[in-house]
Amino acid sequence: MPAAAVADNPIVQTVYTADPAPLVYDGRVYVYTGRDEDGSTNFTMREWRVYSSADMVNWTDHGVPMNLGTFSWASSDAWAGQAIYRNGKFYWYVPVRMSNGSQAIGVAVSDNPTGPFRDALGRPLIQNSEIDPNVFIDDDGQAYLYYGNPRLWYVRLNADMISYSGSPTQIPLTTAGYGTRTGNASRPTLYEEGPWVYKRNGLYYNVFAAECCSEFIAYSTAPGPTGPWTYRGTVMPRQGGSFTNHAGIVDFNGGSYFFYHNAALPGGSGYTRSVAVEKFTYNADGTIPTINMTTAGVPQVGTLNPYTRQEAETIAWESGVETEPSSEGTLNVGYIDNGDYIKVKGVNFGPGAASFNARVASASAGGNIELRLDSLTGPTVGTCGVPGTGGWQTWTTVSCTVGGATGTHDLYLRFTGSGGGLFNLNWWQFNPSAGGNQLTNGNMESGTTGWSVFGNATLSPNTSVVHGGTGSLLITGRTASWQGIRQDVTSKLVNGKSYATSVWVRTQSGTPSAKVTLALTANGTTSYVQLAPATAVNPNGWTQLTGTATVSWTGTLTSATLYIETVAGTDNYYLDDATFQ
Ligand code: FUB
Repeated sequence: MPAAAVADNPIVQTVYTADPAPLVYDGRVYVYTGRDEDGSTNFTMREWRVYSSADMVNWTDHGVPMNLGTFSWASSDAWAGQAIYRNGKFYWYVPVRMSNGSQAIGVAVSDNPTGPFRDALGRPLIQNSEIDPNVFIDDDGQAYLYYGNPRLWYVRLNADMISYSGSPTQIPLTTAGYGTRTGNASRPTLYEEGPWVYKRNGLYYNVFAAECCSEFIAYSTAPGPTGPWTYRGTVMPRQGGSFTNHAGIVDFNGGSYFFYHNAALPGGSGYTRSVAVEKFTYNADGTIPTINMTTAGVPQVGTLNPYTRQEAETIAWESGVETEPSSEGTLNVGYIDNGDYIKVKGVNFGPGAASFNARVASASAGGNIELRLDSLTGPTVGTCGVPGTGGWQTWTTVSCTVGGATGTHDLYLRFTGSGGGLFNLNWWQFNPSAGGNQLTNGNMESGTTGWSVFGNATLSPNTSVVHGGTGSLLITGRTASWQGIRQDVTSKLVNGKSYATSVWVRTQSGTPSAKVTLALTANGTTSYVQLAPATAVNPNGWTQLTGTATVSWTGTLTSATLYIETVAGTDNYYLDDATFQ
């Protein structure tokens, strides 16, 4: 598929996925999907899957945290569901078919967004032969479960999210509320299935699959969660070769994103679908613009840091490989044949990479990982040999030197070797060249090592809110805006050299602008160099502060401190993945 190598949609290529339900949690977008089995000629669906991304283009595969076996009372049809976070737990509502042939809605629960999930009730939550549950929590804390095909229902969920009050209520399907369908007396409105209800600026939206078959995506709005609804028109026209479509909408890092499915992968059809995403902007009056399917996908949010460990299953595009559970935890990439590849988009090498490490295993003779920039035939900046290790889960780390990888590029991991079944890849990581990251513990994976506080405040390591890896830093108790997290870089600086800086920050409260500053003291005089200019910090996620500045002084340098401050205020903030190189 040479043309597809420049595409970012569909977002998953290893398997067919359907019915996306996005969830923004802790600086990442999680997408909960169904899975269409290869070669299906019906809705043959046995499991659900989860993918996540911090940048909207490189998606990490979290495998299969839930399948039909999770629900002892289910027999088939792992169809369209949605997961939501409440009070420290994740609840995933899904429709399944019971052994008596009737459809029902179950709810599973987990402590983590990626599972594993367990049946919360041991029985259906709703049993009235309807499908496509969608959950929404209003500002007053009341949760609603919407669902239905052919009818449209809601029920008020209790705060425990696994029981409800009152009876399921039908939403009247009037043509004023849900548009006019012609030629089907039993279904006079456009509403077909797949409701997605949310609230924006006080207005309630229901985005739904309309007028089967084939379906398009339409929407209605209402002044309250239970209506009355007014039909507003088309969101996504009939496109993409699948006779169903299924919408999910979230805001992330200041942008609005529309998830859907189509038949765009090779072998794609109405029963072998794939999840894709488009970015959009609401019209000034709150209406949703018409959104068309693209293969280009969405712009990347920030860049990917190659100097922290990256899971092999973090993929923007791939050809030929699959994912599977790894004996070392998470997943690994496997089934690698000669010529297969993985594209990772927008990799920021900064001033340069010196070497590459990869965690590999092979029950055969192994092969090579070619590291190419920008295209499959782009410059090769390194080639890592992979030996046989005696088993597909017998892991070893291989290294190779890298030259010519500077700045930001798409990275292609191209796999070569003799024939098929070459090796498995669990993770990879580049190491910066000597001119690379000058910061100690820049990825915050070693607690507060290398970092301290500028002024009065408390610095603590954190593992629950991270940008990458498993650690970040949190500063609390600041009493002035200039007080922040700092690192001494006196011995690292070269006079007259230009340094590129990148740090990721996230506020714990408030919405300040943050900046990265270098305090330089030479010959008794302190000057301040702005390394990354003031940037408004997204209140709901991570924000990257970047900049390039030339550092120079006269006389003897006695102190150089890099610190992250806010323009005003004393908000607590998190810091992660900092580079100064
Ligand atoms: O994936 C099976 C069914 O197809 C879903 O439940 C519907 O929304 C449609 O996408």
